[in-house]
Amino acid sequence: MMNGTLTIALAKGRIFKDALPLLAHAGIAPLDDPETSRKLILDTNQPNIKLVIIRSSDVPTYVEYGAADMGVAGKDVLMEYGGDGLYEPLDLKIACCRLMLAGPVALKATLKNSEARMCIATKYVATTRRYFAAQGKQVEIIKLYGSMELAPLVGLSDYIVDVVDTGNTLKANGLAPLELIANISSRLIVNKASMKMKHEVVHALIARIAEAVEMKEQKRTNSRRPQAK
Ligand code: PRT
Ligand code: MG
Repeated sequence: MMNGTLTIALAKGRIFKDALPLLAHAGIAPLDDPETSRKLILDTNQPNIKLVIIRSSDVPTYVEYGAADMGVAGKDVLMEYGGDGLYEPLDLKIACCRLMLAGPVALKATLKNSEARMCIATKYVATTRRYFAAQGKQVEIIKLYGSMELAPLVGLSDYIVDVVDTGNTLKANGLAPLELIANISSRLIVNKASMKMKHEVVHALIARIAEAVEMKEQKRTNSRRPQAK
């Protein structure tokens, strides 16, 4: 959090791609493409605004500790990160998906009345434990870092908890979505000290980005409405 500079942390890939037009509406355009550049700090057309490109699960850490003033992170990542060390002023409504319990199609029927302790592979350990604890269920959780869909296929677990978009990855692996845990979208997060110390620039930026989100939503609902004759 260099003084006079505003740093925004985000991951490359779908979040970066979807965040670009929102940043553009706020007058911010990166000077490099993170998909081709090896730079981890990207300059923008605004000399005092920088983007830092990091793993999506590291974004809350950078922002909480003030290494970045702001960031963009999936609600799945924020739920798992936990705590109250961050402000979350805006739902950006990008990179939308669902956090789901999934498993072999054959286990669908037995899910509700099974007495056996469920074994679940996931990278969302805290979120999964919290979700089942709220139902009074103790579950066995196996921590993985990716490719959760493989676990039930090789007998590592019965179920997985993962984010699902089209469901094609589940389907391709003989799995089915079983329970919705949470609807997910990406959020703008802000460091608590930056919110105070850089109040003016941070508030202006939030307002511009909020406007871009609103305009995009309006366009979407208008295009869904049938044409008037
Ligand atoms: O790569 P890294 O381990 O750092 O983290 P990551 O893979 O979570 O990061 P990234 O950049 O891929 O995702 C960032 C955020 O995008 C996530 O935190 C979610 O909030 C959101 N998001 C939206 C998704 C998806 N859609 C999604 N489909 N994240 C992951 N997926 C995966 C899904 O788990 C499946 O394996 O993409 C695969 C394809 O999905 P289907 O259902 O369309 O087949
Ligand atoms: Mg990824």
